[in-house]
Amino acid sequence: VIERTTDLREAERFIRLYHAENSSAGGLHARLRDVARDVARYGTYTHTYEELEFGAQVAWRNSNRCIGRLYWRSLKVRDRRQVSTAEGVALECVAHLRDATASGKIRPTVTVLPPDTPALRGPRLLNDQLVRYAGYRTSEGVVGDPRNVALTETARALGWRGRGGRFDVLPLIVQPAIGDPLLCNVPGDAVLEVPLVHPDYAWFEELGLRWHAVPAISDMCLEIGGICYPCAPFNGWYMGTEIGARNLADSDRYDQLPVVAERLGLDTSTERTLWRDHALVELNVAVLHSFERAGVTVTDHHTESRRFLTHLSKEEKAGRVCPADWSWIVPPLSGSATPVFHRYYDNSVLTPAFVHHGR
Ligand code: HEM
Ligand code: NRG
Repeated sequence: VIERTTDLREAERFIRLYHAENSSAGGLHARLRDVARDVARYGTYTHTYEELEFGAQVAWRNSNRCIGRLYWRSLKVRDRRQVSTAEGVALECVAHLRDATASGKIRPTVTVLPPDTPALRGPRLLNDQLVRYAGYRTSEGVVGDPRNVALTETARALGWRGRGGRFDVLPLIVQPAIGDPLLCNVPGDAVLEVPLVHPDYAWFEELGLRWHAVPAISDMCLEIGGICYPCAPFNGWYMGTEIGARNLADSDRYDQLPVVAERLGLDTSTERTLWRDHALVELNVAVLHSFERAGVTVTDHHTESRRFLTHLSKEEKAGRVCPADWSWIVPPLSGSATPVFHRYYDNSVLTPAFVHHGR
């Protein structure tokens, strides 16, 4: 593959943004001159740590689909651009999980691994999150998370042996710039999980449901000033609905609504009893209650919706537009009971950004 060189205009736009928002950053013109020289000489340039930190924070601020952006300034940036091996990448992902989990007091964190350069592509992760549960195809349907069947089969083809359970954590699969993919098991003590119980129904525990504490997306490129970091796993904490209204509820995921409705003794003979809606609420009550009981940071969709509107007005006061995608911002449960439902948003695309690049 012939790699492209860094777009100097993108680089200049970012350097100007960085200096515009950081008055103490020093000489803009000297920096612009150095960046232009490096791009002419080497086809790319290197961000200072301060530029990288700011760029990653603004990429979060620019995430149209994210309701959790109020705290964008607090994103912790782990600069691991010097890591040169696939083993090193895997170890840093495990270290990221330990650091970000912080025994349940979750810290929003991004780990930045080497960028694509004209000479060499950066490493990539085949996993779409650092923690994913295996999905095994069997004659009775999928055991585990149906979403991860392909990833599970890739891991197996590379020699991984799963235990065939419903919540088996998949290994990390690192695709280095050159050479074969590397498999790395994530040590159990690096993956905090929450067993799900319900505050009122003792039987709920018998469903054997659980979820991992940290959502850490690992298949989006971090783009800053014309430079693409293809491996930059990031995490915040969960909003309960992501687990209770999607991962465990969707019929092409864990499909638990019929099971929960049955244990609640609901009449499922007709849609008009709203048994699905009732089961959804109880499942979501269980998720929030269980995370709280386990001392793991989690947010509910009502609180997070209000915070998001606070964020919008803060951004407006700072003289910026806050881009947002209604179809992702509105929670998948009780949408119209949250304030984010009752308005529209500017859905423009800004950079720096986290972007999905096809593989
Ligand atoms: C998407 C909440 C932190 C970047 C989302 C979604 C939610 C959410 C609910 C929609 C997910 C879905 O429907 O599948 C939160 C909360 C956070 C947080 C509660 C707590 C701090 C972060 C951080 C970053 C980030 C730290 C990046 C540094 C994104 C991006 C998406 C997203 C890029 C879109 C993902 C995609 O396209 O699949 N967030 N988020 N979020 N968030 Fe956040
Ligand atoms: N819905 C996905 C996670 C997507 C991102 N959500 C966050 N991100 N909360 C799931 O695993 O359910 N974050 O960085 O906190």
